[in-house]
Amino acid sequence: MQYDHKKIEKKWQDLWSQNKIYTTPDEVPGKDNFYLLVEFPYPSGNLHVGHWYAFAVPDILARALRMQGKNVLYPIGFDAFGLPAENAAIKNKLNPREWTERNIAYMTNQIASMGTTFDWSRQVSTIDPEYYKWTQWLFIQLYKKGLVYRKETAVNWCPTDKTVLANEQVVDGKCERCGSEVVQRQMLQWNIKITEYADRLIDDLEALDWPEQIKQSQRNWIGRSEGAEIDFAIDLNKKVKLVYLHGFESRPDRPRNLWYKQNLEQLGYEVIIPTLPNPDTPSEDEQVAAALAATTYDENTVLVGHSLGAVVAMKVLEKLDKPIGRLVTVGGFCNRNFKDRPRNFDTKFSWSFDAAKIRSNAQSITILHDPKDHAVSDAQVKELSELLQTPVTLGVSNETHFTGDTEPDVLMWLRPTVRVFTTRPDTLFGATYLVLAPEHPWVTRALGHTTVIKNNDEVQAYVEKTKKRTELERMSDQKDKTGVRLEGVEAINPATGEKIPLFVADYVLGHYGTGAIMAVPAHDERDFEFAQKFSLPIKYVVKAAEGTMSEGKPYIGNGTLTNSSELDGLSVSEAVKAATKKYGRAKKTYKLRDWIVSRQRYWGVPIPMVHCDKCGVRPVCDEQLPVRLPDVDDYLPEGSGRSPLAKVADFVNTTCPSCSGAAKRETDTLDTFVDSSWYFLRYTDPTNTGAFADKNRQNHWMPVDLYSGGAEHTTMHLLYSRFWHKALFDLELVSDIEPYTHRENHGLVLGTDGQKMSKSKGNVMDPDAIVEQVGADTVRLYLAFMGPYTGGASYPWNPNGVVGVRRFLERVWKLSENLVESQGSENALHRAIKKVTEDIPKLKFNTAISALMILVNEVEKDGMTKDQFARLLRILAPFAPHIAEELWHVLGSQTSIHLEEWPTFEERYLQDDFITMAIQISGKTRGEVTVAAGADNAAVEAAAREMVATRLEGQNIARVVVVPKRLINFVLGS
Ligand code: ANZ
Ligand code: ZN
Repeated sequence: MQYDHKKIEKKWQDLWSQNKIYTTPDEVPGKDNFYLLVEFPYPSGNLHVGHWYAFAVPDILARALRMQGKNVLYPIGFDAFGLPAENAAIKNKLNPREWTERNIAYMTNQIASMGTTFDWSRQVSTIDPEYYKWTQWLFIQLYKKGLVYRKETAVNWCPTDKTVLANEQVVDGKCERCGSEVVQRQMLQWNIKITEYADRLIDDLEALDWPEQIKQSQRNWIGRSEGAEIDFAIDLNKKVKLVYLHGFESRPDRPRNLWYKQNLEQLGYEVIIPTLPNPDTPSEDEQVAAALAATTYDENTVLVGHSLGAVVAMKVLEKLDKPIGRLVTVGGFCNRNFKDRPRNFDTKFSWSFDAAKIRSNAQSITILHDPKDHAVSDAQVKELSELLQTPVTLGVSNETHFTGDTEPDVLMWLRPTVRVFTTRPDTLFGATYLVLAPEHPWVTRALGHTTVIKNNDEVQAYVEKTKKRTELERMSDQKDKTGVRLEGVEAINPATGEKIPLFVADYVLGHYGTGAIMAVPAHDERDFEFAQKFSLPIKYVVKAAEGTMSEGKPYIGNGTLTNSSELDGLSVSEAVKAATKKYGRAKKTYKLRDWIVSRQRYWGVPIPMVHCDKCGVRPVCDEQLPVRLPDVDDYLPEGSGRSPLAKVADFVNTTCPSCSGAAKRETDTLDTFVDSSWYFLRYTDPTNTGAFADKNRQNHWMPVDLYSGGAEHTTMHLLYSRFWHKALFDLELVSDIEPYTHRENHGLVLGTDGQKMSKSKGNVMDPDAIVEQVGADTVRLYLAFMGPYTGGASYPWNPNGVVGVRRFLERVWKLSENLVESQGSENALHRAIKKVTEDIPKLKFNTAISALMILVNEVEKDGMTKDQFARLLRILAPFAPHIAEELWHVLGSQTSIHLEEWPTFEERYLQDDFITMAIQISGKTRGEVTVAAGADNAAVEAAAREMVATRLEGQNIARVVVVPKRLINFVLGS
């Protein structure tokens, strides 16, 4: 009989599936569960070699573990929403659902041809309404937990196609489809607060059994930076009188009040902190009179009231006959419903206010509230906000109610302030200018008041020019730094007290840190270049251990502080601490941004939200889920850049879940990374109609024991799904803080030319054609044999390699036809069993296969007994399941080899074999010696000398020649 893969492969695939041998129950008595996960595919329409690599190779592990007594879940599904279906729909007028479903059906057949052990009864598909119902439900749970919000975000907009483009659709700043210049446009987008989990996403990596390289990529992506925020006062060269009214049980000479005074006087402010009478038993008339008597009030006055002082300040404003510049309330209130306890001034103040008068007597108002305030409640400040018709500004306090010895967030609102983020607070004395990002709110505001910046037009033009540049361009423009000085304003270095210039420059990014930096050209390369170009002072404040400072270039390294007053002599790390404490506040910053999940697209999960004029945004209630994606005729986006769903009146018009009034549905759909953030949970309970997955059923399998996938998902899907899982953990919907215990990235299969396979290069291998030619077993074996599976290395497809592997299987076939009766050596077989057993769990499939090849080589000459061959077939079965099953049945079995137990190896057969070598003396054979096969020349010589000791006695041995495994020759001299 000939090895004919066409005859056997389909036959066995059908039988396995009829007999449901891979249907996986949640529990099997006496067996441990193992969850092996591979990334579910996008149904593009045709399987490529990459799919084979991703699914058929891990299948080796699934099969081996089953034979080794594990209950293995190896599921598959389809990640079926997304752009290609929609683009096909627009181009060829196809219905995306039909297109996708057809592809799924076709690819399901193709996957079946791999001979994998997927449990198809657990298949999930993200476009199934029974699946996306739960995607919507989970999204709503995150929303209810405060993890979802809407925000104006810049998007790529193609003015010709009138559509939002994904980053991948923008090529060299142009629309991929029509070539028009892409512009940035602000749109309201749904965001998920992944940044709230940034620390946990980094810290929890520690305990995971993941390759260090993958962990490091995630850390870098999240980009946690530890540093400090430092506030710089901005001098607008205006005369300001600041009157500060202290609160209940306080005094003008409290340290924080003196700190405010000192900092404000540095700016040239006149600061008045009147003593308010009887601060421990205050009453309205007395205190208001004292405040009024303390000074005169005019349009240059900033009136600040802390706590009860805010009440006094409002009463002062009621009595003035002309307006002041600004009112700032700090921890203020306008009723006596304190959170903690009543105060003795409750009845000494009238709690009614002439709000109109107060408002008209203050040109601007700031209400600063501490969300952690122990006394003033959110309700109290809300009432104040309504009274003054001014939104509340939240501040971070050092002590509750802003009572710390320093309160930078208060100071920030008493004077124009720019806050910078720095990782090098130690270099503060060397900060010789400030740089604001062009999108910094302070710049935007200053440009609005045309009198603040003298060169308004120039700055405005620069800001506009920046809008056309991407962040990447801005970051990578190393050499040619651009920027504009803000004329007429200066910043004050809080350490030196010196006035320093301010610039806007696009090398500072608006979204990172605070969007502003203190520039230290002596110790930062970007600042150095900028300073040289604009002739700004370069002041060295760190000197290297060797003492000399390298003038003419920035010094980035460690060293000792100099030119820095009280920091002089400290090391960099000591100075970082000291400067942070004295001039700023420790702060962590992240590169990670929140996850924008809304897409202005049709083919995705409808975002389950309703907009009601009365109630605002409301989530759809559970009973109305899923919000089904309607069929539409027209897949082109709506003109203003909204999803095609916006054109479907039936879909859009609905009722409000809260008030039942007329309302409109959200028309954006979800990013498909949301769909794939929880699919592995659905596999554990795929048909549940009452929950996304029952927790008990999840617990049989979660966390995933091994997740195998592509390196391109390291910082996208892998990060999103880890975040999603943590959020579900906090909602008590899953039991683990991490979804995947172990992760491995596999590499790519390249074209024969060593390039990434792509249609345009014409180097794509069609797996169907190859399978037709050489069979699935050969393809599986070839892919596993190319090289190490993990670590992300890539391998070119080598047709000769395929032929070699096919020949190996043919030799296995031949072995079955030459079985022998008498048992020969067991050693080779046991060595192979050991190697294959040990290599598979390490995913070292290539070396396991080479052990199988060595075995076949070794036994070919003498043949194997039936029993020995049966064991060879069992260790071959995970790699080449069809041929192994066929030959297993040829041996006479009625049941599947894949339900067999894994063979064992015995230590005693692993000893090396012995070999017998001839002993010659001067070329004449004089005897023989038996030594271990691995014995070295010295051992062979010693053994041989013993055997012919009498003949060698008294002889002069000139040299000894060893021909390994054959003979040893003692050459005698004269
Ligand atoms: C002063 C300083 C002195 C700095 C010095 C560095 C060296 P990472 O590690 O990436 O977090 N920076 C802060 N915000 C920025 C923004 N929005 N755009 C561009 N640059 C920004 O880097 C943090 C450092 O990058 C900060 O520390 C700041 O420059 C700059 F000798 O502040 B440094
Ligand atoms: Zn409503």
